[in-house]
Order: sequence, then structure tokens, then C-alpha cells
Amino acid sequence: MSNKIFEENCAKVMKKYEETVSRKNAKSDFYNGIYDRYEYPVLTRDHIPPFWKYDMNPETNPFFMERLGVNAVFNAGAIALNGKFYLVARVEGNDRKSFFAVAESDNGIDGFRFWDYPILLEDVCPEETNVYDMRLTKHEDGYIYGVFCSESKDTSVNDLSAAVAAAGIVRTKDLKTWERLENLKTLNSPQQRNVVLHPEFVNGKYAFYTRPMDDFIDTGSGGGVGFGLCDDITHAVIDEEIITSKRKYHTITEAKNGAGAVPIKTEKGWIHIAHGVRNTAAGLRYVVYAFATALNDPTKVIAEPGGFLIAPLGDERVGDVSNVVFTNGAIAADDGTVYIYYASSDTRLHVATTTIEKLMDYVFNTPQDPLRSVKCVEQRCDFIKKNLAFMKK
Ligand code: M1P
Repeated sequence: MSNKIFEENCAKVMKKYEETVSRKNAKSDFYNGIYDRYEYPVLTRDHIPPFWKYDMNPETNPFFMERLGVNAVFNAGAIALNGKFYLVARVEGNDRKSFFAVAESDNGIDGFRFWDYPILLEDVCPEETNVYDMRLTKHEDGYIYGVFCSESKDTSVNDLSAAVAAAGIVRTKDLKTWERLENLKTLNSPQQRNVVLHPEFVNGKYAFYTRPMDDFIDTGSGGGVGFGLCDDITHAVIDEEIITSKRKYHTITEAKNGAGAVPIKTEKGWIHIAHGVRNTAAGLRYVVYAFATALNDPTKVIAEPGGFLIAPLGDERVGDVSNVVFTNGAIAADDGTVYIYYASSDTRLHVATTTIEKLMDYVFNTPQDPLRSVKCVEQRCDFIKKNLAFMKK
């Protein structure tokens, strides 16, 4: 017997899904000369295949009800393989648990479709409750590594929401079969989030960008983006972390910062795209910023543009955690185009495109933050003076 309610609603949901995933994207009218923004996000919860959410059998789901809802799709690791663009997105169910899923596109700006199944990680940590924010590193050892936050309940205190963050590590060759390695141990930092594996060996060792933290939310004594080396990636232990990009008073990184995308190698240095956080009366504000480190020493900051590269704009400002942009993935394509995948307000994922040439110009020629208002005005007056003199010529 036909079920009209099921059939009509199923057709409606399938139509909306197909329209969303096949929607063409185009550059928006945003302009700053540094990168382009796009009209539509590249991934949203509407990109989730309906068969992940609805029981597709009219016998067991006569009202075509959502049984396993998805709340948000955001922070994604990114990688190009065999001419295709892949994102390993953070998918958050209605039950608040996050997991990873691969979405594939031909051009990196639209047409992202999730593979049929999300990634089922080996269940090696019984205490692990949540996983999120995978960074994908194509390492010179031949593996693709995924480093992510592995979160567990903090049972040492009498507080139901207390948690411990650690860095989980997996590796793959094809994004299909994943081998889970031991979580990273940092001997001097009780918690870790936003850990990124550097793509090359440094002094013959695996090199990680870390984010030392005293607490789950507050970095406390953690001074910024850390860096440490380890001998064996299968039992990764870092005994010493040094700080590369420091947090600074009254800047975009005052409250905390963290490594984002895997650093991009250029002829003048490694370009890092990270996030900075400051506190406001309305809560934390997350922006994306960039800096460069020396090619022969990825810990040594050699260029540090003042201010943010990307801040939440328009609709991006509102979501589950408002006033946030966050990146954990970028792709530097062979033709020089750079795709920066950034999520807004922990709700959806966008792309911004630029080129290596423009990123280098931005990172190496944008003035540093002078750190005090009076110096900022001096900097701007000097800039205006040069411009006015040039414009009068
Ligand atoms: O909610 C904003 C971001 O908060 C965390 O980042 P951080 O560790 O720097 O505070 C992460 O949980 C990230 O997933 C989230 O987008």
C-alpha cells in the first residue's frame, strides 16, 4: 500500500538535498585584494545525505521522520589527492557528539558530496567521548596523518562538564582505511588541542605544532602555539615544547591562539594560517590570522602581519557558537591557488580562495601590530602621508 506522507516528504527532502549539493558557488562581492569569499558555504548540515538521518523504509518510518539528526558540519581538514579535493569535516549529531566524514569535490569550491559512510575510528580509548577538528598532513614519510582532538571526561574533579583534551593520531594512504596510533603525550602540558603535524621531518624527527593548555577552555600559562619533536610517531611523546607564535596582550590572540591548517611551504618561508581568540563582553571572538616562519627553522617567526586575515562577517557571525571563524584545513593547489576552508560560528564551512603569490605579499608586506594605540596612529599617519604624496603626483 502506498504511503503518501512518506513519499511526498521523502521526495521533498531528496530534492532539497540534491539542490544543495549541486548548487554552483560564485565569488561574493566582498573585496580586500587578499582573498575572495564565496556566496554559499561549501558544507552545511543540508549536505548530509538524507539516508544518514531518515529511516528510508516506509514500513518502519511511516511519517518520514528524522531519526538521527545532524546539527552542524564545520571545522574540516583538507587535502588534494589525484586531482580531487577532499575535506574531513567535523559532523556534529543532534546528540552533541562529533565525528569525521569525508566529502569530495572536483573543484574545491562547490559540489562537495559526502561518501556513503562517515569514518569509524578504531575504538582504542574507552574514555574518549568526543572527537573533532582533524588536521590532514601529507607527510614526507608517505602517509597521510590525521591529528584531532580526543576529548574525555575529567574524572579528577567533581564537575560534570570538566573535560580533558588530548591529540589523537590516525594515518591512512587513501582516506578509506585508517590506522589509529597512540594519542600524543606532551610531558609538560596537561591538555592539548589544535595539534598539527608538520609535513617534513625536522632534525630527522616528527615535528608537531601544539597548544599547551592548563585547562580544557583556558590555556592559562600556555603562551601560544607550541612546537615539539618526537622520534616515533607510533608512540608519540614530546618532552619539550617551545613557543612559536606567542599570545600577546591587547591583540587578536590575547585569550588564546592555535595552529590551524598545515603550514604551506613557499620560497620565502612556511606560511601558517592559525586562529586567535580574544575575550569580549559578549564572549570569546575567534578570528583567523597568518604568519610565516623560517624555512630552515619552522619555529622562528619571520613575518607577522598585524590583525586578522579572516573575521566573522555578516551571516557568518551567528551560529551555535557565535562570533567565531576557525580553520583547520587549506589546500595549496599545483596552479598556485590556495583554498582556505574556514568554519563560521561552529555551524557551517566556507572557502576563501587566494594564491601563493598574494598570501606571500600579504604575510611579508602587511605591517606588524605596533601593540599600542599611539603607535598604531603613527603607523597609519605615515601610511596616509605616503599615499597623499603619491596621489598628488
Ligand atoms: O568554539 C570555537 C572553537 O573552540 C575550540 O578552539 P580552541 O581550542 O582554540 O578554544 C575548538 O573546540 C574548536 O572546535 C571550536 O571551533
